[in-house]
Amino acid sequence: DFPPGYTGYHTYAEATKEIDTLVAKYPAILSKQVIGRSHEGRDILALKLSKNVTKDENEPEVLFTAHQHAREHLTVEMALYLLNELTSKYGADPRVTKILDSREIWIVPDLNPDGGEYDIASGSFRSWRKNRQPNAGSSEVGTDLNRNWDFKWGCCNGSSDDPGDETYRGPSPASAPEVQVVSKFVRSRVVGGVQQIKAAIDFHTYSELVLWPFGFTNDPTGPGMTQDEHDTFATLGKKMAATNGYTPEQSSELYITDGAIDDWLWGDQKIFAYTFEMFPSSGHGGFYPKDSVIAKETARNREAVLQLLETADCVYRVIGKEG
Ligand code: 0X9
Ligand code: CA
Ligand code: ZN
Repeated sequence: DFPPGYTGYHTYAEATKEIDTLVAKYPAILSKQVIGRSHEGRDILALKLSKNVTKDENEPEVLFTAHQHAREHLTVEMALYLLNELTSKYGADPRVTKILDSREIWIVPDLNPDGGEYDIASGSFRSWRKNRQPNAGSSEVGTDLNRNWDFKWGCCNGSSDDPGDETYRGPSPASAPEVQVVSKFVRSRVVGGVQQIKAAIDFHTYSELVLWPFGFTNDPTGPGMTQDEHDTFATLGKKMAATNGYTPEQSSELYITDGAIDDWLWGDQKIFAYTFEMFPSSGHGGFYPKDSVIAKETARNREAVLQLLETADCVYRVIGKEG
């Protein structure tokens, strides 16, 4: 379980229970599906939020994912915050109402439940990052999910081939079941040859950053990223960062990564995908800020999330180009 000072965070069981309570309370606008299982067999969930939630309407879709990295527990709280906010304010807050009336929102609140539970299982944090998949021929456990996505996998010294490393990319692209499950889910949102998901945020901690692709190269443009596409990413990224006080930059400015989710979502699926690195910027316990910060640091991203949702019908509008 979480140690003293952290009991406001949700364990996997507590998060599941809270989600089930919300689904029972708001069945018209919130539905839950199990999109697959983790290596150890835990359910990986996708929550859908929309008016007429049981119908697949022709509306722009937006994806929020959290907890690729086990120790980044604040990101699960971010997902739960969004679930609570977008359900409880429907019909009361005009912005939230309009968004749910015209968008289909997907939230995958926990991409790495095995790692998250392992991190807290002893009652003191283990600083675990990867999943809990064993590695053939090694006693070292785990793949870094955010180096395992099937786009430019292992291309560019942005990951490790050593199972003992924190950024171990796995033996092959999408070798981690958790990455397979979410990749398959994202691909399933291609309807009539068109990817319905237009924008995404993958939540991490920490450093207070808004990051956009690509991570595998320092080039702002090049194959797979036109000038207009780059400008759209940067303009919207800076706009969102102005609302939460994070620092906006291309993800490779932090460091080179290959096989990260945002590079796959953009490079393979052409989804405007951002990575948010949440609180703290530094200090405050790093990956382990006390539960007293949860309310403030999740609500801090409300405006950025609403703006992304409002922009999702035509993301290019932010640079003045429709369609
Ligand atoms: O290294 C990572 O995966 C992220 N930092 S973390 O401390 N949460 O592990 C940063 C990823 C930045 N690169 C991309 N988003 N592509
Ligand atoms: Ca709908
Ligand atoms: Zn992370």
